[in-house]
Amino acid sequence: MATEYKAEQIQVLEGLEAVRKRPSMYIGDVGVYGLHHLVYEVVDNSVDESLAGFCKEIQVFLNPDGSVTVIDDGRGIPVDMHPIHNKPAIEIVLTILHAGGKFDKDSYKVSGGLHGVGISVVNALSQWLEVEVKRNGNVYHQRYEQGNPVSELKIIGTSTNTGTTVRFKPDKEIFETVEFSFDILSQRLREQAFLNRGIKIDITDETHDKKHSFQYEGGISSFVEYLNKNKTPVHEPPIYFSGSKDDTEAEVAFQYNDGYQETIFSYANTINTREGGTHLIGFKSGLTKTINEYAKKNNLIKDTSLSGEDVREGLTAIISVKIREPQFEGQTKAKLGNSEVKGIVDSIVGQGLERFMEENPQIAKKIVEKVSLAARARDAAKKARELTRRKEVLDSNSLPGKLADCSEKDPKLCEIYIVEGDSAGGSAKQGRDRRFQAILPLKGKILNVEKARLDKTLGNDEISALITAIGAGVGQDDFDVKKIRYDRIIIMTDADVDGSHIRTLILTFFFRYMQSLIGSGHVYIAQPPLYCVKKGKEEHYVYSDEARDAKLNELGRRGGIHVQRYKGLGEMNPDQLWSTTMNPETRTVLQVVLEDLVEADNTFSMLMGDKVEPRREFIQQNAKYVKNLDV
Ligand code: 0RA
Repeated sequence: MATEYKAEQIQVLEGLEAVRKRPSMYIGDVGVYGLHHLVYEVVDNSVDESLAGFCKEIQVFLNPDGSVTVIDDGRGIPVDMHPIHNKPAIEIVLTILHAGGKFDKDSYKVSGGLHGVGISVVNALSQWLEVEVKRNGNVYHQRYEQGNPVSELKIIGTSTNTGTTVRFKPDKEIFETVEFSFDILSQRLREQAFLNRGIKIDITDETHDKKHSFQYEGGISSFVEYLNKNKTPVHEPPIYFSGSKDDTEAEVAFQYNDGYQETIFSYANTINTREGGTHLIGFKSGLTKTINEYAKKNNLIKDTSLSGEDVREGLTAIISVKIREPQFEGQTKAKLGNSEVKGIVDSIVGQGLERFMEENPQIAKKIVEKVSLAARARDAAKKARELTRRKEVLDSNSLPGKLADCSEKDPKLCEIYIVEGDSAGGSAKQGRDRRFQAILPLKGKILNVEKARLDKTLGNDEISALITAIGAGVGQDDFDVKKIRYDRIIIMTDADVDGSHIRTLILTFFFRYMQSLIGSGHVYIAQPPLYCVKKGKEEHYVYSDEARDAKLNELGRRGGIHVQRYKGLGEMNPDQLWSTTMNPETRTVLQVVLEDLVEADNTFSMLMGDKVEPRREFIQQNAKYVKNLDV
């Protein structure tokens, strides 16, 4: 017996040692993403306790010492001795991979992060972790360091309540950064609160005295309202259906707005399935079929039928399924594969919507009018596209005339500068390394796609030049990032109000019509210098006011120093533009990343949409952070 116990203990140690050796295998990476994942992992356990019906409230604290505390009022992690391991159950939960669920087979984990690895992984990757459990009238406590218990499980008090408190400090030997972001955590916790109706989640930043409290009795309907808050809805409230079959629960909420974008987020067990999957397919097919049937039956459309894209114009939707054994597929494991889910969601939407439209003919009429208008516009867009295609055929070369392409043909080695204005475009064409750098000058402000229908968007010369130059199609379903002609797409605009507006317009277009271009990290912002500080023959380019002042101090503020401010790219000659902004050896470019799709969507519709009030609020709140945001 004694040797057996020993062997088992060794096995346990090996388990967590493996986590410390290859942390990325368990939490994705050891950067910002993985760090925050630790918190999600602990919170997910509390959310599971809540879904099982035992926990009402979860509190998260960012402590001044860099540790995080997660408190719940669930049943408390079991503390009784485990018959085989001869240790308190809680110690097993904290030191054996995937041990958490083994104690209650009846309830199943439905929250659980993408990696769903269990709280022991958090323990393994923490400099220290302390757990406190209120259960059986007692308060229990134990401390761990780098995954190993450094104290026995002890009773430290009494309590009539139940619950679990986990406090941990991420190990800086493991993580590149150990600083938590209140905003990143808030966004995920808000999402959890939307997806688990009624659950209360608070987050407090003890250092900066900030607090958010999330609780939504409306669940995913509240989520849709949140997403549409900067838009004008066509009907109120959002339409909601739910249902279940076998072990699968599905719910959908959606609302049309008077814009043209489609905003659908799908979730499986509260994980954002960015790549979609069977639940999304089921939703789309149920929606298209039912609206077409209703419109035909009521003679609202003639012989044409409404396409999927038509019925999703200006639609904001959340689809959330909770299932026992989710299969995640796709490049980033963010696509739901369970085939049975498609039919379930399809029929929930089909039956629910058919009945809803019969019972709410006014709303049904508004929706059908909206989507028929979309259908007509799409027809016009198709004609516009055919027209451009014919024009392209007439052109011997199908690339836009203004594009100065590079000679290299391997996209991996190529980059394209999208440049504001013809004069800067001219300098860039002269200054570039033509072997691998292409230049596309854009004339003035490109179309605001947030306020335009597809036909108008595609008919816009600047936008169609962008689409053909990039060469990978356009639109949520048709854009294929694998076909892009350049690995790096670099937006180069003036460092002034107009320049930043044009940059936002281009980014809005990419976000709405080529999202994976941003999502897979191909979009960059060029950083032209703001000043040239000259002293005699010396020239120093600086990229901020602070750097200018530092340089002036360094050179001594005596005579002979001249500061030139660059207002526009056109003020630099081709050589200067090359050496300061375009030469890969010396330039700085900022990569555009998509961290949070929900927030990005809200921000773009707020900045570029037609509601003035939210934009004014945003600008007032952010005025101190931005120098040249266009109102
Ligand atoms: C295992 C079994 C039970 C609850 C938990 C784990 C549990 C884990 C965590 C982690 C954070 N908060 C938690 N709350 C509960 C079931 C216990 C029972 O049957 O009483």
